[in-house]
Amino acid sequence: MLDLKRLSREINSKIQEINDRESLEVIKTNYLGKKGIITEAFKILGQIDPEKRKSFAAELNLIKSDLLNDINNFQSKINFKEIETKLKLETVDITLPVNEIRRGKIHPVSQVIDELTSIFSEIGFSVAEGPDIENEFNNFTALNTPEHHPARDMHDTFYLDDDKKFLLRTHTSPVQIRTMLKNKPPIKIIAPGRTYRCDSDMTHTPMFHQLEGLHIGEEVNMGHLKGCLEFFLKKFFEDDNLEMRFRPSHFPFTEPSAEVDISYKLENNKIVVGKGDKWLEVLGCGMVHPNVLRNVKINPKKFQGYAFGLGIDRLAMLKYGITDLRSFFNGDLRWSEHYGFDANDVPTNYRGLSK
Ligand code: 2NM
Repeated sequence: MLDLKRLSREINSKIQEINDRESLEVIKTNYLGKKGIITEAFKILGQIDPEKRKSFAAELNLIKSDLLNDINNFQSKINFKEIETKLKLETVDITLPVNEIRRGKIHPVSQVIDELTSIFSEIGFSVAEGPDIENEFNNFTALNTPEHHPARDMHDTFYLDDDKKFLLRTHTSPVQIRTMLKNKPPIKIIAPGRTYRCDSDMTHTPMFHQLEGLHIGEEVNMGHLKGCLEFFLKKFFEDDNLEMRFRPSHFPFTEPSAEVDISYKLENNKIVVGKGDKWLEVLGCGMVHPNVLRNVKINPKKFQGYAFGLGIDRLAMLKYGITDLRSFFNGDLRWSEHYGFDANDVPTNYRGLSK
């Protein structure tokens, strides 16, 4: 007859040796498999002396359930160990740059906005933003452009209602109006963003990007305006000898007003900015009209300031040699691949804007 005490000891010592899934399977087969020792023992219960059979069976059952219990415990231990090693092996360092990031490109407009923000932040400007949908007060009336003023028609405005109260902003100046209504001077902000005019041909898209600047303080004058724009243009075109000129102009919201040209020449039919015998208009500017200040409850006797506005898309074309404005907004991936910027090349003042 099978010596159950010996069997129990034998199983206990074998169990100590389990260290992986295979050794566990071996024990399972040897004792509980179809021809396993415990399975066979159950088969011969009938041959045992009836007096001894009961206690024998009880003990055999106990050994079997202990073994099953041990097997289960080891099984979960092994499962846990396997998950742990898997986790260690498959660790991903999320602080490393992913290869995928190089597939997407930063649009030249986004790149130029980052460059402009970087440049103007160096001389104390903060970025202000506002909604694309505006009311006629913020977009026109407050800017010294009353009803029936020709500038309203000239802007080819997209109106959103029959009363012409709501519209898509035709410039980012309403952001300046909102800022002046909300904050007291000194104010020194730039407002980059989307603007809209009902105009579409070779050189105009119904949606385009503008950046406007505003600096209001007690002693701000035209000299500050000139210095600010000279600093900006030289930085942006990365040319310390860039030639520029101020030309008298007219805007309803500034007095006096001026337009700024930079010199350029044509080389192989391509525009080269900085020097040359031709002039290229790049922005409009002026001293904020006293009426505008009064409209936003700023006392023009105490505070003055300058403002300027420029087209971001055209600046991007000039700087990066892109000839077709309409290609900016077609969503052609080959265009993005060619003219787009690497996501890791963030423009900074200290490292260089576009190199
Ligand atoms: C330009 C040219 C000149 C301008 C004026 C203002 C405000 F809100 F202060 F009145 N914002 N922007 C301005 C001045 C814009 O764009 C060609």
